[in-house]
Amino acid sequence: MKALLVTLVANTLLAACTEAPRDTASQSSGVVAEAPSAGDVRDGMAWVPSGTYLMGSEDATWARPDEGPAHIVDVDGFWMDVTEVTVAQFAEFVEATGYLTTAERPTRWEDLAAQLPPGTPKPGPEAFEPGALVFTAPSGTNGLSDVGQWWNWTPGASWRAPEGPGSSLDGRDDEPVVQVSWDDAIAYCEWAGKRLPTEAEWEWAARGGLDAPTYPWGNERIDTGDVKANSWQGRFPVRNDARDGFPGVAPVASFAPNGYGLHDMAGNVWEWCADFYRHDAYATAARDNPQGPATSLDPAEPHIPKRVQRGGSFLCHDGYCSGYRVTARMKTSPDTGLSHAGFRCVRDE
Ligand SMILES: [Ca+2]
Ligand SMILES: [Ca+2]
Ligand SMILES: [Cu+2]
Repeated sequence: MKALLVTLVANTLLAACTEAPRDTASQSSGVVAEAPSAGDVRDGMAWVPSGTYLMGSEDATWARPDEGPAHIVDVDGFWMDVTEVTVAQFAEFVEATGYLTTAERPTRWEDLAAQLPPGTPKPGPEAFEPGALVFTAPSGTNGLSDVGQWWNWTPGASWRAPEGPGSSLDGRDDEPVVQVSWDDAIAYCEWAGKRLPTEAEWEWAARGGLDAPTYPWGNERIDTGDVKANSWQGRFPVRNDARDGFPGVAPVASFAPNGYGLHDMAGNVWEWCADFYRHDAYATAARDNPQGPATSLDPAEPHIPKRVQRGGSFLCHDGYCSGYRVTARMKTSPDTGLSHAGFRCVRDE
């Protein structure tokens, strides 16, 4: 997060829901012994069957360059949490282990400097305090390329105080935990006997058994027909109409699941995947259960190694980023906490 902060100050950051605008504008509870079928649910996890699909997109209307080339991928079946990991679940983990999240720890200058372009001046003391990035709607914007207009480095922000000092978790047990870094997500998954999904698994699961849908629910535009997911309606980032009922994070499973029984695969909070992010990862991706590239490269911030996030958030807007498309990719440094990002876990058997 600290590297993000510094680059934020330098106005070069492209963080979640902060991409430059595009040019164009209830689960069943099956009792499962063996050989699960698609959508069976056990211990809060749904079975996602094995399959072969065309991962990524080269759609001229929608896709960004990092979503191509589309390529054939084989994925084995796996269990996936039907919801994003909740505040209550994460609290249980912290209580059991005493785990301290990235956002709750101070940063050392040596660690920060390693992620910054050589010669970057040492930032002020607040950059080293425990904290995270909090979204605050600005009253106006000067263009949309400077994401520092709505992302604010907030000392004291953490999963316990997602919007910073003064915010709390009262009544929010069923919301997805946010302000968790990739490292925090890995620690939780290990404790739970699970793991993070690969990017290929995440995209396959998001499709919910549909044939190459644009969204987890199909192809209908997000603001057409029934409310489909927690996203942003209005004018990002200054006017939030919340026609979906939630100006911010929603309790998990507030919206209908996809075909595999998975809730909020579109919107609510971004979800960490296991993979390193590379903009060109698909050009050399393996076909058989790809695990992602061996190294990270985001040309916009080449010094910062990043991991993949998927699914979009309550900040994603149809006319801005539409991060809730099943093929849309996001990249974030693994030590970053954000108020619109969480995760869910998977398990092989
Ligand atoms: Ca919303
Ligand atoms: Ca989500
Ligand atoms: Cu977005």
